[in-house]
Amino acid sequence: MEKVIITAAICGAEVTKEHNNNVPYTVREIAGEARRSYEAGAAVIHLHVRLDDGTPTQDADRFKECMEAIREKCPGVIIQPSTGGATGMSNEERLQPLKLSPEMATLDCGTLNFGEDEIFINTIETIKCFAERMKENDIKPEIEVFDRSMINTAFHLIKKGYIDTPPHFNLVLGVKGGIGASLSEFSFLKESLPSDATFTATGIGRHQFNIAAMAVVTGGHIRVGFEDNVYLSPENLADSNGCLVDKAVRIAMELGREPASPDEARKILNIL
Ligand code: KMH
Ligand code: ZN
Repeated sequence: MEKVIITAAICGAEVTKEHNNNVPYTVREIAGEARRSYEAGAAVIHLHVRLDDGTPTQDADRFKECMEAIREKCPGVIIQPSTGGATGMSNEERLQPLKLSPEMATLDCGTLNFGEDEIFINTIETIKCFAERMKENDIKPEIEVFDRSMINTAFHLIKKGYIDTPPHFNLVLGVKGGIGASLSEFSFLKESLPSDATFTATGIGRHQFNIAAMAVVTGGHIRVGFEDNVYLSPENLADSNGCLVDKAVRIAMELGREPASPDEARKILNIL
């Protein structure tokens, strides 16, 4: 089977040191977590950044500093900034990391309740605007879908030429407000994708490794990391994102798939 691309979502915008003291905030901590994930086999770093006190920010200078530090420690790794940022941020705020011409960036494909009390807003106009910016700057979008309807939106945008083919999706399962993380829900999303699509799958919280296994056996790719889950096993917090990547690699290898290098990932994702 094709090699598996492992993405490490090392930081996120919602998770804090109160959840797990190893969640990185500073540039040094973020670069250190990226390095540990890269050494373990991650080809892609999905990147949010923080101020030193943990406040999420989309500031381009902060992204630049973090991206430079990551590049130094992880030669060749694919850095995929978030354009989702944190709920409540404006579109212009969220778009800032695109100024740095990353190879990839996330393109969130719909609005949903996000946790108990927040709404993650992505109107069709917003998605078109973000997709256009990515297309103009030759940035490969990772289409984030948190529910089935978002795949319909992606089909629409592909048809209208806002998103180039072949598209790459991230199926995110288990967000409170989005689709659940059962096998049937995973299959429903996977079977709904365009036939030429590549996909990564992300399980939130305790679903992280079940979803990883489902992705591995169905030809998909894996995302793990503190953004989505801070536990290595039900009772044990992970010492670093690298431990989560180690576990993802063990699962993939047992199921017959080796982790892709960054260049192999570029080939699979058509970004070479
Ligand atoms: N922080 C969430 C509201 C993305 O990175 O594009 C959105 C998110 C998705 O994390
Ligand atoms: Zn994210």
